[in-house]
Amino acid sequence: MIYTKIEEKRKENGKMLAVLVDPDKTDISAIRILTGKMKNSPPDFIFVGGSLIHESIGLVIEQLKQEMNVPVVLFPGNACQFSEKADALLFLSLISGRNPEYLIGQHVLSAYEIKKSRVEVISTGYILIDGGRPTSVQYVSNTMPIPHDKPDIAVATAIAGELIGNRVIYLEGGSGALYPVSEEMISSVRKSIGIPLIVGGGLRSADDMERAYRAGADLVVIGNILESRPEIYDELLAVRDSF
Ligand code: 1GP
Repeated sequence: MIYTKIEEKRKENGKMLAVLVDPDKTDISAIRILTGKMKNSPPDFIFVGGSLIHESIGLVIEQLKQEMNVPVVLFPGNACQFSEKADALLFLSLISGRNPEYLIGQHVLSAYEIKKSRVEVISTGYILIDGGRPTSVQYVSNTMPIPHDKPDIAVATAIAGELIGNRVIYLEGGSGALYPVSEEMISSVRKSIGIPLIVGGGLRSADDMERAYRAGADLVVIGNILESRPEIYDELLAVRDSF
């Protein structure tokens, strides 16, 4: 089970890396380049998802699974991005927002299909933080991110998410954010919750990733930078393994 793996790693103070494959931006040939790079030492997880609707999610997962042995976790932008080919699903509630569609609406639409599948469901409190420019998540979800310099709001939101029953909190700067979630915010949230903490958005280097880990992220998600610079993958792994 994916969640058990995350919890066990966290209890050993280990860190995890997820590589995001976004079908909005990545075609089959780009996936091949990336998987070629990662094949010998895969990341802990591959997350698959994006902001738009994609019929090809299942194909992307098939392709990934043909190329390498790695758990694939859905990170969906909407109810259409479900596939039973995935190993797990982050069932995201956008708890920083006040749009019922992303708090419960899309969940209801996909509930029957998810329930009858064998995909592991991980209920996730998804918290969008301002990363210096409007991002696709912000635009598509029609929600306001939490201001970058308001860790207290992020903390209260994360605590509420845990109390509601989410099993993971995800601090999201948004893909391509100008700057990632601050270390201060990550560490304040880390100290306030007892469940795993995922951080992503705008992390562009091994140093950025190390800062996020040191501040308390258990699992870091990297997207854009590996699409443009797959050669830094080994550096990212080295940072993960240094903990
Ligand atoms: C996952 O949205 C991120 O949380 C991915 O962001 O593409 O900026 O790495 P980047």
